[in-house]
Amino acid sequence: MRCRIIGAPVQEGNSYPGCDMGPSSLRAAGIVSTLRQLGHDVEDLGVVVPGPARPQAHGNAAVKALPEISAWTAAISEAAFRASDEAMPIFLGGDHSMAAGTLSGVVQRAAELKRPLFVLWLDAHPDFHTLDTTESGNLHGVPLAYATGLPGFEGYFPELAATVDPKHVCTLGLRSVDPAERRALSEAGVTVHDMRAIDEHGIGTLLRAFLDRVAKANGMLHVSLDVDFLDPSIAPAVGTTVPGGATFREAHLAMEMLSDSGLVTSLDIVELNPFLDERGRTAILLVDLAASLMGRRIMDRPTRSF
Ligand code: DIR
Ligand code: MN
Ligand code: MN
Ligand code: MN
Repeated sequence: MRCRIIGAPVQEGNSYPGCDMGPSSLRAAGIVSTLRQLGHDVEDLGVVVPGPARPQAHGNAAVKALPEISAWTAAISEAAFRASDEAMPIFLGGDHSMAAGTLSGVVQRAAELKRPLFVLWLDAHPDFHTLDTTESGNLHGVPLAYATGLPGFEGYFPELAATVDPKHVCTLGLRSVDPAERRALSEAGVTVHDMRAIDEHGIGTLLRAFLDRVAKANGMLHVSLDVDFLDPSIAPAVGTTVPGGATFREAHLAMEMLSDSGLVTSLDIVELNPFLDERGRTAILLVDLAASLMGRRIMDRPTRSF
C-alpha cells in the first residue's frame, strides 16, 4: 500500500505541554521503517506548519487557544485533503484537536470520490463538545463535533467543504463523557460503545458489526486512535489518563481486524506526550499497533472477505 506520513505537532488543544514532540517520538520508535518492512511504499512528508494565528475571542471565556487551533485546522485540513489522493495518510499528533483538520480534509476527499466517510473513534473521550459547551476550554475536546457539523463553529473554525455524517461515526472505548457530550451524542445518532459494552460483548463483536456496515456502504474509513483509548498501565504517555482502558490484546485485535477488513483509508495517532513516557514504551506500543493495522500478523490466516 502507498502511505504518506504527516506530522501535526499541535499542543495548544491540550492543557499539558509536550504533544508537539509526538511526531518525533513516533519516528524515533520506527514508524517509517516498520511500515516499510511490512512492504508498504512510505513517503514521509515531514510536519504541517500552521499559518499565522488571527486573534479572535469567543463568548465562552473558557475556550483556550482558539486562534492557534483554527490556524492549525486550516493547515492540517489542506494537507489531509492533498495527502489522501491515491494514498493512505497516517497523521502523527499532536493533541486530538488536530483531528478537526484531518477529518475535514479526508471528508472533502470522500465527497469528491462520492463515497461515504465512516469514522472509528478509539478514545476514552468522545471529543464531542462545541465551543459553547466545553467547560475545560481545551479544544482537543471538540474535533468530532466540528467535523460532524454541530453548530457554533461558524466564523471561528474554517468552513467545512463537507461534513461527516454522525450516523457514520462509531466511538469505542469511552469512559469519560461530559453531560453536554452525552446529550449531543445521542441526539446526533453516533454509535457509542463505552468500556462497559467492550467488557460485556467483547471488542471483536462490536467492531465486526461496524466494519460490516462500512463494507456494505462501500465506505472509506478514517481511524482516530487517541493514546488514552489504551489502559494507562500500558500507555502512560498521555496527559488525560483514565483508568479502565483497552488492554494490549484488545487494542491489537482491533488493529488486526481493521487490517483484515482492508477498509481503512486514513489514520490518526494522537495525544502521545513523550514528556510523560517511560523509556519510549508508549511510542513503541503505538508503532506496533500501527504495524498490526498495516498487516503485521502473528500467524497467517485466511482473511475474511467482506
Ligand atoms: C473533557 C476531556 N471532556 C474536556 N477531554 C479529553 O476537556 O472536554 N479529550 N481529554 O481527549
Ligand atoms: Mn481524544
Ligand atoms: Mn481522550
Ligand atoms: Mn472530551
